[in-house]
Amino acid sequence: MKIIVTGGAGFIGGNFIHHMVNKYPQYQIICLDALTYAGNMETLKSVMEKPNFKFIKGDIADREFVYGLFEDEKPDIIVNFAAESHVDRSIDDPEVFLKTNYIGTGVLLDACRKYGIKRYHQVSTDEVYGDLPLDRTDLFFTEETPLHTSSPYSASKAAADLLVQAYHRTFGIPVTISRCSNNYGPYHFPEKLIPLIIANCLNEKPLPVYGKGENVRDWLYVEDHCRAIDLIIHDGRVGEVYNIGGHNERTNLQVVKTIIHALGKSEDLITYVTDRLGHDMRYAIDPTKIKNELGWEPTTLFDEGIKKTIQWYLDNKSWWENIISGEYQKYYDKMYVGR
Ligand code: NAD
Ligand code: TDX
Repeated sequence: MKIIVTGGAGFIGGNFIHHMVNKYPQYQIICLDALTYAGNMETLKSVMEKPNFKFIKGDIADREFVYGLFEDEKPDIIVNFAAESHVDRSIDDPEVFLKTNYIGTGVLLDACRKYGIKRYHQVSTDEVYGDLPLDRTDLFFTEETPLHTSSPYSASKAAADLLVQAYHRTFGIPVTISRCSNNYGPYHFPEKLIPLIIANCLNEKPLPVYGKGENVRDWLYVEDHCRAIDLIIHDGRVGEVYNIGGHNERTNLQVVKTIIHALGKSEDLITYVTDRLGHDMRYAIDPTKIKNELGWEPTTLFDEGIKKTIQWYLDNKSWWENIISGEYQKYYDKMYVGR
């Protein structure tokens, strides 16, 4: 079995590659990644020498390159993680989100159509469903919830999902889609809430909380997400969407305070800043379908997962210090200074 994992130098794709390379020594795993600001070869260091792994640098939106890759490698499965993934950047400058998330997905699907594929898996997000009100804790996203996006990021992901479904219906491409809630864990890029708060706490810097910090996210430890995708590509039904999440809802303020207390810092570091435009209030997944069909359940609850994650950031300071000391500082200043 030969699997091309796109976006594997990023957070979730990198964790997925570790999972697959170690679990399936008989498979060939190829990482295709453009190494944007979010891609990091350090994330793949421990698998680079493995005989069943290969890294190839390239852009999923580059048609000629992608067709050449399919011709050379003749993959059995594509798992598409490659994306621009940060909501705040999509508000600042949407264009690259359309190019990578929508056009890039279209190019991959065209390559599957031209060269054939056993399975195309699209890694999507719960953000395609929009948000839920804070006062309706009885409501959850199911696979039947209508798409109703809020940000240029989520709109580009929803557009890609629709394209994947269209290529299944029109051209018979064997596709699956997964829509996961917020991930956290090792190798999470420091622009996102949890690693940003850990890094700022350790550096005794202000902890920026958007609005009142009452927005709710349904946090999933990244390894649980990787296991779910592994199950879907092997046993999921073609043409289906699977929601992935595990009833680990927390307000942003709860998350921030948990990290502060775990690191023995002061809540005085919390700084309320101007809210994100169009900020989604609550995400919450109903994972009944994947549980019933594939037997998947999350194994790491938030209280345990956040401890493991904090420990990882303490043990791997050079990984994130290298990131925040470079180009990232300009982004940080633009996004947060005087906000
Ligand atoms: P990330 O930003 O950490 O990594 C994205 C990776 O894609 C990087 O390695 C980057 O170099 C690569 N990439 C970007 N543009 C590319 C292109 N044109 N061609 C090839 N590679 C390119 O993202 P992440 O948080 O790991 O998210 C991975 C996927 O999972 C995304 O599709 C995202 O929408 C989805 N998702 C993320 C979360 C989350 O909580 N992070 C939750 C649900 C779904
Ligand atoms: O500095 C911050 N302060 C803050 O209050 C940052 C970076 C975020 N927030 C808030 C905004 C959100 O309510 O924290 C929450 C989480 O924010 P992000 O980490 O940016 O994640 P989110 O916008 O929820 O999107 C994530 O989950 C779904 C991923 O980045 C997406 O790629 C995924 O699809």
